[in-house]
Amino acid sequence: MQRRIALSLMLLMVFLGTTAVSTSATTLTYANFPPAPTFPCVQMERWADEVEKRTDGALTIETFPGGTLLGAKQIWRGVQYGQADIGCISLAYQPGLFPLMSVMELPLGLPSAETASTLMWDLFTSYSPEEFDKVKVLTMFTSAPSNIMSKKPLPDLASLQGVELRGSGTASRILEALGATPVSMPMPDTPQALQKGVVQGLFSSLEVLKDLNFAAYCQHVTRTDLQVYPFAVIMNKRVWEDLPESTKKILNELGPEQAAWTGRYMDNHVQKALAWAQKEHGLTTHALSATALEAVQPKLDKLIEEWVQDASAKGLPAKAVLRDISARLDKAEA
Ligand code: 3IO
Repeated sequence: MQRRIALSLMLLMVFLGTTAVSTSATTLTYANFPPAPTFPCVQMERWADEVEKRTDGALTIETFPGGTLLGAKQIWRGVQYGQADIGCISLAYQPGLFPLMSVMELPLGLPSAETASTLMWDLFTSYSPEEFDKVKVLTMFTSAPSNIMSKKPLPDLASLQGVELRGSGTASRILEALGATPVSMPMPDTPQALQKGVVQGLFSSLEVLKDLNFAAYCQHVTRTDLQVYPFAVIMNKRVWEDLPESTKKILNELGPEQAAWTGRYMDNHVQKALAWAQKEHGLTTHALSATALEAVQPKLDKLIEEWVQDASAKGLPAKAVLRDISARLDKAEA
């Protein structure tokens, strides 16, 4: 009897094995956390379209924007457990998990999303940080530089004192350095926090004025352009290993391309969103004075020093990474 069961099980496995090989189309799920009109989801749809085109439909992607499959802080582990095959994460939402790539959150003055995104991808491929060993990284990109969006004008350091502003990760530490009171939360929680008055504004890239309609609440922008938010798109490692070599090749080629595409989209979209917010909501833009920025600089330098200490203590080549970034920025300016 037991042998018969064993035999049928074997036959069933052979049968399942052949069907898996003979059906050429695979569908994978892709979890994303913010609403569909935002840039992480726009890049997701573009990536899904490119994958379907380039694999001639052998691989199709079912996308889940707005946290409909997994929430902002569930995606990192959810993809590893196989609750989603692919997921998009904002590194700032889980401080401490990414000791090397969190360098991208520092106040380095990265000038644009395109420069920052291609830089991030290059750093990732040249250092292959262990923190991503349990997943397959499909692409990386960043937001455009963060600025303060607020209900009231916050044109100088005095006006920023103690104002509750939403940030996340190192961005929250930067808000602290500016004298504000950071309230950390993922982007999808921010609309409600603004509406309820839990925060008086936020610190992120300016396209959300339009994409999340924040211009309806925040008619003031204070430019800082100090830092960006880094993102990673990850795939379950077993799912990756089961893909045919030809598909793997296509996805690998798409990695750096997608980073640059997303950066360019982001930079252009910020300009459109700003023009829209000025026209529709009378957005006013302020800038911190050179004196104010100079006064804050020692605190910003300290954030960078702390990152170096922390990363070095973990055996990571922190100084080399910062040197690579400086070299890239010098080249971008030249
Ligand atoms: C971001 C996150 C979700 C949707 C749009 C966005 N624009 C910039 C970000 C960066 C980020 O992760 C954040 O939380 O500010």
